[in-house]
Amino acid sequence: MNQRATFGLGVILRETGINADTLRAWERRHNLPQPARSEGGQRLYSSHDIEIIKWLLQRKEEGMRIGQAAKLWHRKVVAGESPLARNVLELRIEEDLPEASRLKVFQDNWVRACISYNEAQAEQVTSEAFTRFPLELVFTEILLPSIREIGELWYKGEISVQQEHFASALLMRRIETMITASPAPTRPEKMIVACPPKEEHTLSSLLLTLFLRRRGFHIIYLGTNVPLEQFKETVEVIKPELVLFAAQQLTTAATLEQMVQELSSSNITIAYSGRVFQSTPGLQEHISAHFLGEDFQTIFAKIQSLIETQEKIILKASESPHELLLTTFEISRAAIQAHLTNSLSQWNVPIKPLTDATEYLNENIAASLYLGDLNFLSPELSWVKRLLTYRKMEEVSLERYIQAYTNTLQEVIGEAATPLINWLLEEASN
Ligand code: B12
Repeated sequence: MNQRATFGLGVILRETGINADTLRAWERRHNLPQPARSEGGQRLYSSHDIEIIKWLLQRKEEGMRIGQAAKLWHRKVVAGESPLARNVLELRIEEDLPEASRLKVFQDNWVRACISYNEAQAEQVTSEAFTRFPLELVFTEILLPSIREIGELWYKGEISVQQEHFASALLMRRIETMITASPAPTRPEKMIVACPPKEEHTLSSLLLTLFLRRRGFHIIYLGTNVPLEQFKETVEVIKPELVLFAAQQLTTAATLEQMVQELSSSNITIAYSGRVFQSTPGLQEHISAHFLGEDFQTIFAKIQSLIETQEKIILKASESPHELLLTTFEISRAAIQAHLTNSLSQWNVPIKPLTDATEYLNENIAASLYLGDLNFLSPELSWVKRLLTYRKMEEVSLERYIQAYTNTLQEVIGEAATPLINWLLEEASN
């Protein structure tokens, strides 16, 4: 690329369609491009500068904010990559690096390719990884950490929800293609793999399906958000040796338990796993089914043993101590949402992050009341706190928001909500 700076501003504006104020702002704030100066102090641009501007404009068109695009450019340059080399994979892997560092190179490249919507490059990274590492390791040590990193960037507001959707859709397509290509079952046992009601995170249940198919099992994959209704009949028709559920959130741990209760008279073996059982201590004891373990590499021995023993579920001994409050809370949810939105709208801050927080909190309070322990809400309050921080709501502390929330509970539900109000106030002040 010609790096000689010979073009004046007029040529640049004509070639790229950018306006002069925007270009100056990019130069000032993001150091991109960095034009030379003529003796008289005029800016002078090169063909390379034109390509930089076009590259930045393209990223903007794809949904990136300019700050993110500029950061991406600088990161690539520091890593010794050429940002302008589209679709050409430049993985710098020193073979004598430890395995963890080599895996990280793949992770970084996949994440970068997804953030810039570069499907061809992301697929190249995945294909290259499959030639170097065992198939399951590529998923568990490269692609899952990558999608987690992308989820974290989205949560912090550093990438858009579209970039996150692009990455998870790409990963799902990969897994689905591999499921389709896996050989016919070689074992007689049948298993159902499903997500409980309201669960839309399907990546882990798809992976579970792929890994079990590769071990010769006959898997009937039911996918996302499988409703309670008729599940019992479905199980009676299919007669599986095992039903496997994956729940990622507190809300879906609650619907999972509902599902297990619903299936209790069917005399089948049920097992589960998922992210929330890692993040919420004690939650497993409130689910009346077998916990598989957290690690994809070690669950297969447990699955094998459950198939052999056909050990049935043990139903939870007692009902939730919060049964009554749950009923009142469910009846009052719409009123809580309306009352609180009305109070929060007087705060003179953007309302959307606050209504998102309220919706999230309502769902999770209902789940913890159903599961019988308010302490399960602790990680969820931390989630709300981080949401407020990442959405740049500096003036709204968690404590202030929870104070408003509990005032609403007092107004709408009254005395009956006291245990919940006390718990929320104490937790928020910690
Ligand atoms: C992709 C994604 C989505 C996609 C899902 C697409 C799809 N078809 O799967 C979409 C956009 C639909 C989505 C929606 C939502 N999401 Co989402 N999502 C994610 C993301 C980025 C990846 C999740 C994933 O599948 N990971 C792959 C799994 C396998 O990895 P993992 O979750 O880390 O799990 C590890 C272990 O727990 C274990 N494991 C997990 N499952 C299983 C199963 C088995 C059998 C085994 C053995 C092990 C195991 O293995 C993994 C490796 O160690 C995460 C970010 C993250 N940090 O994970 C957020 C995340 C899970 N989502 C989150 C949220 C809040 C939501 C929404 C509520 C957002 C919204 N406001 O709409 C909705 C909820 C939708 C619903 N009703 O279910 C939060 C959950 C927070 C919480 N406390 O519950 C997360 C953590 C993002 C965040 N940091 O805020 N999401």
